[in-house]
Amino acid sequence: MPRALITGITGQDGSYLAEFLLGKGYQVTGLRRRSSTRNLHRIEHLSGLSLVEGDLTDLSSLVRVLEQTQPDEVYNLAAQSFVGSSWQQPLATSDITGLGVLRLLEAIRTVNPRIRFYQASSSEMFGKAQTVPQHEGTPFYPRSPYGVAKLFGHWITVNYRESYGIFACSGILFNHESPRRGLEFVTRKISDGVARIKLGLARQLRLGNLEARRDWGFAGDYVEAMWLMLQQPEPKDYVIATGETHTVREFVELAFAHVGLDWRDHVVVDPALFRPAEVDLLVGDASRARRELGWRPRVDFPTLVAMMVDADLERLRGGHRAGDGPGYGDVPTEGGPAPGGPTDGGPDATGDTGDDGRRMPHRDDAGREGGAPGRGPG
Ligand code: NAP
Ligand code: F7E
Repeated sequence: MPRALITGITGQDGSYLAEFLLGKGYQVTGLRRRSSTRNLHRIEHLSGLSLVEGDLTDLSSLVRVLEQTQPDEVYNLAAQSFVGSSWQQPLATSDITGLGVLRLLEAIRTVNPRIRFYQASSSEMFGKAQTVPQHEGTPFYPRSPYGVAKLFGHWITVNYRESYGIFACSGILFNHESPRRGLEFVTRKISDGVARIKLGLARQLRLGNLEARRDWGFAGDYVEAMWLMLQQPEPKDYVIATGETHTVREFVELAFAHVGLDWRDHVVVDPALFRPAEVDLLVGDASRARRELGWRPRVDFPTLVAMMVDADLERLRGGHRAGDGPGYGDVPTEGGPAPGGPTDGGPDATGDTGDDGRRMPHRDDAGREGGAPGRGPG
């Protein structure tokens, strides 16, 4: 039975990848960092998943976990992944999202250099994109501390492949979303906001730059590409994208229309939510992945929007689907089975700024904004 270690197991992609690998018969271990509150709602429906404690900022924990679990494949999905917060916490972002990759590679080199390694790189590395569409050969021009940190992670992955012969792949993934997306990211903020407005729980949705363009796919499709990269005869880097780009405005229009509402009656553009430096246009060319991995996305843009809005409507009405909310069985942990459902109040109740990280509104239990907004830096 092949063994896989996934860092970032409590995140969106960690949950879909764990599901995928368990379905392929892998023995899957997830690395999670210590938290004062339970944050297992995305993985509580998975049986057969083991959890170990460790942190990308702590090399000794990574060495210990590799020695204990002896994985054949390591998927490094852990990161401070919210671009907006990377201006608020540039050093922490660089430490986790950038240097964390090096720590994990050093641990692999020390414990077992035959481990196959996947690095979660990002289209944010293209930033102020130098060509349209972006492919593996497009020059990088990151526009945020997050993008810069990911670029370090990307090049150190390439460097360890070339220096030590480690089977290390960097997947340059464009935005991918799902009902399990954190509430601070724009797609989920919109789907949650639309559902609240439809159900009479809110009246307004405050957003930033509606003209930014992204290549949005479905996270469930993208984790398959991660696995495919590690099954190839040679390690390489691959762009994973749909090849379509849409504005935030288009996402908003479709999401409101899906529930029979006109977005212009509810959306307020708030300049405080604009970023200090924006990535205006991303669209990926995934032809290498199509050719060499046989990978292609299955869920199209309108289906993704509808799926997310429907899931939030269902969640807010009180029904939960596996992975999208609390109360889905037990997850075995290092110290034995975990007790019941999470106590942290549902998806992303913790750490949700509800916006771009530049304003910190207080939310009541229904997620309505309360406190006075204050401007962030820039
Ligand atoms: P996510 O939902 O934000 O999950 C991030 C995960 O990293 C969480 O499990 C988090 O744990 C964990 N983590 C953070 N700091 C850590 C640390 N110091 N040590 C150990 N674990 C830590 O992100 P995602 O959307 O699943 O994305 C997965 C990866 O792909 C990330 O590296 C992201 O940067 C990258 N990526 C994402 C996209 C996208 O569109 N989703 C596109 C390109 C690349 P807690 O739960 O404890 O916070
Ligand atoms: O922003 C605009 C915002 O935060 C998308 C991460 O997974 O994908 C993600 O990064 C766009 C930006 O994602 C709001 O200015 C407008 O142009 O959903 P986002 P992101 O920054 O693209 C990449 C590939 C990653 O690697 C990252 O880890 O939407 N926007 N109004 C807004 N964004 C937010 N968050 N909130 C707003 O109110």
